[in-house]
Amino acid sequence: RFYRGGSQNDLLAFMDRGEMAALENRWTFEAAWEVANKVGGIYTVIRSKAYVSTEELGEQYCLLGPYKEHCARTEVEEADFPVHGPLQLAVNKMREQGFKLHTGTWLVDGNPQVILFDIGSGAWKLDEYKQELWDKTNIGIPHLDVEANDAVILGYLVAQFIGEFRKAAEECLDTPPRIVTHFHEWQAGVGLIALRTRHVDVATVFTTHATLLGRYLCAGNTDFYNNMENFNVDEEAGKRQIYHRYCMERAASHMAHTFTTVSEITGFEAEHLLKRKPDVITPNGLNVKKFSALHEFQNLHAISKDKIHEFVRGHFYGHYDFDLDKTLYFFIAGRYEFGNKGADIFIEALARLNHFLKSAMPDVTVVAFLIFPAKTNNFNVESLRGHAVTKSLREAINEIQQKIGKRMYEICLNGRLPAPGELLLKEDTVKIKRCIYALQRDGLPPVTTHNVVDDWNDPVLNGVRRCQLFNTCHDRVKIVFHPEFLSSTNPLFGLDYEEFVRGCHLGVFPSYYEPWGYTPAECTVMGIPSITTNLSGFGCFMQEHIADPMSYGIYIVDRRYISLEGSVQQLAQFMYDFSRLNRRQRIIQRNRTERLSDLLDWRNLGIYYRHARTKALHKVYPEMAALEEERYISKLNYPRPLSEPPSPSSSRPTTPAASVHGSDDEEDSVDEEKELEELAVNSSDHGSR
Ligand code: G6P
Ligand code: 1S3
Repeated sequence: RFYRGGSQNDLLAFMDRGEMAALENRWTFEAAWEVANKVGGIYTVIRSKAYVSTEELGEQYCLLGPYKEHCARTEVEEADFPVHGPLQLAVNKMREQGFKLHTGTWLVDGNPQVILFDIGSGAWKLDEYKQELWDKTNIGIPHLDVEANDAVILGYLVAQFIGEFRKAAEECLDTPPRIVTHFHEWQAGVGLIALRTRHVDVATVFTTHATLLGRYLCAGNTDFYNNMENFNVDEEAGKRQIYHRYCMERAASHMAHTFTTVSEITGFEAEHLLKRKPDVITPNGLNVKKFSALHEFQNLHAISKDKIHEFVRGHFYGHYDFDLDKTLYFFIAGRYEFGNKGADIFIEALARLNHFLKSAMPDVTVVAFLIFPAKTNNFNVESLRGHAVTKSLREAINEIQQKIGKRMYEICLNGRLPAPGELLLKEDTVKIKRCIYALQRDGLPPVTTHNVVDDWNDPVLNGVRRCQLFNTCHDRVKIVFHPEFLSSTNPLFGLDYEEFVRGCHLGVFPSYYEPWGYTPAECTVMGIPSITTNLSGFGCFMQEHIADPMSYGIYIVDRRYISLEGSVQQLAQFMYDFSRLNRRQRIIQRNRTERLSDLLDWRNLGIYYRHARTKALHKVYPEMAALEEERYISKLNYPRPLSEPPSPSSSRPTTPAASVHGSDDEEDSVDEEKELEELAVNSSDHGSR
């Protein structure tokens, strides 16, 4: 179950920066392949959680991971730990044995201590480690699987370090040490296996963020969720040549004192594929930063949207015949797993949305961005040209504007008003005409911004071809496939991912396989509505905590209990309903969405990690205090917003109440009083629920 409760003040009692832990000689280590090593979602988990981890545990907390120079060099400040402390003593012991360890602090909020192990420096022990793994567990690692071999080295280095640390902590402190070591995902899991098979006296926690088999099976053409009980797991893993990895994952999950998954749905998956039900669900949070001005996120939306407008003017030059004031920006982004992330049904549903808009709302345009990193040969000429020609028009106009100002000033100084012909000269109009002619183009605005390698086999491009979403002037849905993650140095957008999200209207993440799903969570804390599914951990979590998620801007597509066609229809309907909101309604909805941030804040969700650790500690050291945080844990609910009319069952949109007197343009007259009233009611509710 998901929990939370008590009052904030009670929870704050845990946040003593490790004072209590230091008194008890209690230490927490967290090991993952993605510590100071940006690969995917686990990096976000560890990094965003660092702040609450250090608030709670201070210097009794340390992260362990591989040394990956490209990331660590910019993210880690190297330094030694206190000379006579157990951390430094254990590091010295490891170094004496010839291993290279980088120590210091990670330059992220919370600034946690970190130890990074140089995998190369442990390579000479690989055969020995593999032999030990085989002798103790009968798991054999093939020579050619470099990733698995690296996982073995990291695992044994971590286990060896923890062993040394235990001895050092015993020697230099009076009370016996209590250590809990938390491992994430199979790649770090070998460390847990080694600690257990070597009988090191520490408590262990294992968290899986996705199961190996789940990811593989979903990516194939399998009715995954309806067959979960029926898979012959060994055979399926063998067929995919991941049997040894699967064994490592399964061994780690079974040997852990506490086993956790990031969501109920992944818990269900683990129960069937790994054959262990999780003891605790540890949902993923974010390090939520609140602005001092309540509506700052709304202002940021407007600023970032202007930058996206600028991109759109350039990209659609020559076909820029739609009104940006009536244009909505939708996007999907993530790891390029076409089916797992739901890009397939997104494209299909966009085709239907195109049809709905053409027939019912031809003045509204939706620009759908698809952001997935794929192999490319750089930006394509058409995209770059569009931005060049719009830029030169803008520069020419700016220059002429300056000149007109000067001329007007001179004439007015003579005591008369200028005639129009005296201001805009022939040479100016010629210049502008030249720029306008340069805006002509032969073809249609491109669907993709880059030259995609092997574009005939690219799944997004094939989906777009099949649905014929070619950006013609008749299309009300335009497509922009950006096959690269965004960064502020990007010559087309000049926006980083966060700014881009803020500028969009709706995130669309109709995933089929999504243990948690950070993308919609990130949208939520920025106050951007999103579409998710009841197969994603995030979607199920929201469904459980919010009475009517849709009115808070969380649209949950059913991908579990209805047919594929049904899901596509529902998704298209959600997007269409969203397109029908007026500006005023969108603003209200964004306010509501942003209000959910507390639900996703590590300051509230960190308690589950604490719970998992305490559970493990209690198993190993039964004399330790009972699981005291359980009493702080109860269910958190977000009721239906007050201004929400009862949702009509026939029409989908449980949208914010429309204004009875307002028009689209009366954005400033948003009924804030009512909204703020709701805010007050909600926040006073939370403490007691
Ligand atoms: C924010 C800004 C408003 C702006 C609005 C546009 O709320 O504070 O000034 O008009 O965004 O909303 P829209 O949904 O049309 O992008
Ligand atoms: C996994 O990363 P992914 O995008 O491959 O872990 C993430 C963090 O727990 C999770 O959000 C995501 O759903 C998983 O799939």
